[in-house]
Amino acid sequence: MSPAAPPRDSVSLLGLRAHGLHGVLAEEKRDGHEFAIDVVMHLPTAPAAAGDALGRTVNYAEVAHTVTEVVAGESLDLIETLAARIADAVLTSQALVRRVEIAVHKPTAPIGLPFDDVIVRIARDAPAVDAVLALGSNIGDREGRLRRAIALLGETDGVEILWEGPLVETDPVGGVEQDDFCNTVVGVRTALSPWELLAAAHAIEADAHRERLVRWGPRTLDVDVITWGDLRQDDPDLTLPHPRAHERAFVLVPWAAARPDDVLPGHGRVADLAAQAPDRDGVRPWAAGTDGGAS
Ligand code: PH2
Ligand code: MG
Ligand code: MG
Repeated sequence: MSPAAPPRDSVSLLGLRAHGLHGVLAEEKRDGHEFAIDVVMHLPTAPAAAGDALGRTVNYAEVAHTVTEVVAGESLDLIETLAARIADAVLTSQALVRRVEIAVHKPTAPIGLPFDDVIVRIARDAPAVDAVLALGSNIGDREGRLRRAIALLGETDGVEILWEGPLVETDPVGGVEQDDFCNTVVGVRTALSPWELLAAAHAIEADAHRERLVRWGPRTLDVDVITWGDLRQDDPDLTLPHPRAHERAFVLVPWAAARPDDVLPGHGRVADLAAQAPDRDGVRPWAAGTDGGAS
């Protein structure tokens, strides 16, 4: 079963007019009609507002062009089919839109009686997406913290755990003198947008009283979004795939142990990357009970 989606903000484009050859009658396929399309797109808009950043939301001008191309394209008999094609085109081209409502208006439908409008309305959800998150801890009961984090992730609305990598103990990477880490990786199927998944990761870090004191310094818990489907985006707060995952054995080794043939978008097969990662000699199997339950 795919995970349920949370309530969301929306961006609407209403009354977009475009000419198309849709209808059952031969005259309709010859002369066409002007259709009006309403598009309501559901997605979180807080990340875009916080950064005043177009790349974090849907560009409604792009959507208007996508919709117009579908209306002007292949002639269809039914406005039901047209609505479905438009919904599919919007969801396929706009990864951040998680649900779309489409209304197709055909006010010039060949009815031969006075009427205001004919409308078909549909709603479609984007398919759930497979994502990978990496977890790390190097303070206190490291194993307990990772296990609790994975449990909280699995309880998050819109997130279902698909697989878990093994725990590994790893030397700290990045030059800060600190204790060894416990790391692992989990695969999820999610109805959440990448920004919602990041917010869920931050909430789980907050549960572990994570403090951001030193960059790459000691932490009770770090939860990083490594991939979200094959989305590639360059944003200072959420680069996807994670900008350093391809060279970090503390991510790649537990990932490859669970799913060697997964591909890190833009970089290649996870098992191949793990075998070449510069820090691979600092990764060893986790010995259960190492932290003795201390927190
Ligand atoms: N995380 C870092 C920096 N360095 N080293 C190890 N071994 N494991 C980590 O999770 C880790 C790190 C920044 O997130
Ligand atoms: Mg990290
Ligand atoms: Mg992090």
